[in-house]
Amino acid sequence: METKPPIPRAVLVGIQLPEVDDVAHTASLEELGRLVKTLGYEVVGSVSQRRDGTGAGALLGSGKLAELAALTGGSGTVAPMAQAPKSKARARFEGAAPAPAVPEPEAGEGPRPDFVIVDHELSPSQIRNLERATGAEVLDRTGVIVEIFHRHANTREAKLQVEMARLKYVAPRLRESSGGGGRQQGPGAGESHLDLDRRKIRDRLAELKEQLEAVQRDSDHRRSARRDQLRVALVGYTNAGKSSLMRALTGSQVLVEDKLFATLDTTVRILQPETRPRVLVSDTVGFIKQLPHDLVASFRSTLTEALEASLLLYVVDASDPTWDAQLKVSQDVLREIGADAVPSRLVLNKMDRLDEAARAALREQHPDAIQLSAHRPEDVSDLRDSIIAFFEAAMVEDTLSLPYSKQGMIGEIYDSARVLSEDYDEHGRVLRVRGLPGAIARLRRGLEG
Ligand SMILES: Nc1nc2c(ncn2[C@@H]2O[C@H](COP(=O)(O)OP(=O)(O)OP(=O)(O)O)[C@@H](O)[C@H]2O)c(=O)[nH]1
Ligand SMILES: [Mg+2]
Repeated sequence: METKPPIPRAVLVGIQLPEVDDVAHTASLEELGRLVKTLGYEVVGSVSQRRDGTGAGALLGSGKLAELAALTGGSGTVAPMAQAPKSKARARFEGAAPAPAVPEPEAGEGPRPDFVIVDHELSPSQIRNLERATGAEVLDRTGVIVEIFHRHANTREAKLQVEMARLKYVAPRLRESSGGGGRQQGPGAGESHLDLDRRKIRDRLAELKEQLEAVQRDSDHRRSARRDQLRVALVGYTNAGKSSLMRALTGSQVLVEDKLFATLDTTVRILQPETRPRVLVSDTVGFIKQLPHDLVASFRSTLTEALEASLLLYVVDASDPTWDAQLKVSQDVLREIGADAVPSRLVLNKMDRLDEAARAALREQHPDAIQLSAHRPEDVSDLRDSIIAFFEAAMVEDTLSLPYSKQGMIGEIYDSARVLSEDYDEHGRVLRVRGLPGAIARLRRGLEG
């Protein structure tokens, strides 16, 4: 028991820009806190500052920096090798003892916080300066997300993708912080990565890229086998309830957890009870505000899944006061890859947490949205009906002639279309089928080729 490493302690830092209102700012800090807890750290305090911008200059004003340093036990000053010219404020600040604006945390109750976690993307030099002033390890939002992905990745594809994103995140910070003093145990600077120089990182990235391509050729192959099938993808913000719906719709035991980024891999299962033709449901990785760009790019399988679906269900946690901002984040990422062309429906989940007045208000504002709770079987069954109705409307009827020489294709026909009737003529079977136009065209090509 006693050998168990202590739980790392973290202080959060929020930067409130002029365009961000108080509700959004608080929600963002709260979300950062949940991300940090997902990493297994304990949040012991937070400091917020209004700023006009977070450009190249100092991230925090001198007062806030002192407040933060008092929490972490740092000097509150940036060490002399920093290139930033001495501002008047800093000169004043350096002269003063770091007056604690906030009582020191749990004096005598445990070690000081090891981490300062900033709810904003920081430049390598901003990280370095903040580390000097606070004496703690500094991570930004991106660093936290990359680390969570690193710890949760399960499949080979996800692992390769995450290692690439992580190297890309770590590499510039390694360069900048070399000589900055021993950061040994931090997640941002992975143990073995510290020793890698730029060249080694480049080589490793090339190697990873190659391995990833091989894995992806495999999954492309599987995906193209699913082409023209009836496919619906559950997409949306992390923790919205996508995997819960996946379970309920398909009876599969995908992981459901009240933590951010529970799902990092795409899962595809058959809608239950099975229909003819079958409907495939995909569960995908969740999005988040300021999702690091490398991670977006690297989660190709999720994005392709969305892009190739015939129907996107945008799942939101309607009980979250910021759900519409969360929806926008998901829509923006998917628009970037062109998935806004895919037909979609809005699914307002977790309605069980809202009272009737709130539900009525949402019905008025979003008359086309599907309101439900993933925990209510009746709701899930209605959602299933809506999915089926969507595909029914897109399907067409046609007649296929199956010559005796092509009898082997009968299984494929039954898999990708609904066979309404079967007759025989002198050439072979004549099938009346109903299916998606793309699927029927593919079958026809197969029969003629
Ligand atoms: N009250 C309530 N809780 C729900 C509902 N749907 C999901 N949850 C809970 O919300 C949490 C997150 O659910 P998940 O299904 O894991 O969410 P997700 O969208 O897959 O999340 P990520 O995989 O992290 O992107 C879990 O604790 C669920 O039990 C719902 O309709 N009502
Ligand atoms: Mg999930």
